[in-house]
Amino acid sequence: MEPKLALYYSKYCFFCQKVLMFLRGKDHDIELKSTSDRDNAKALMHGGGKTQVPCLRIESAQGKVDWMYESDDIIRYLS
Ligand SMILES: N[C@@H](CCC(=O)N[C@@H](CS)C(=O)NCC(=O)O)C(=O)O
Repeated sequence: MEPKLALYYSKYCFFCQKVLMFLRGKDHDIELKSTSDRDNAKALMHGGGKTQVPCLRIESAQGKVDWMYESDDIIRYLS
């Protein structure tokens, strides 16, 4: 089963735009979570340990959660 994906981003962040541009037109099932929403920012901090964006939350079918922070790593993972 495919992992469940969520991308934490800020619309003001160049690195986030890079990832969002990469995703444009692709058929990925990724929930987008803007950190302008305080609940999303808190979830990112509590789950991943820092507020840096972009961050891809990867939840395996077994419920294991990984937080991937680097834009280049995220793009590589999604390629
Ligand atoms: N090397 C990182 C840089 C990411 C980065 O610098 N993000 C900035 C926004 S553009 C950020 O989240 N700064 C706030 C923080 O680190 O809490 C990447 O390529 O994703």
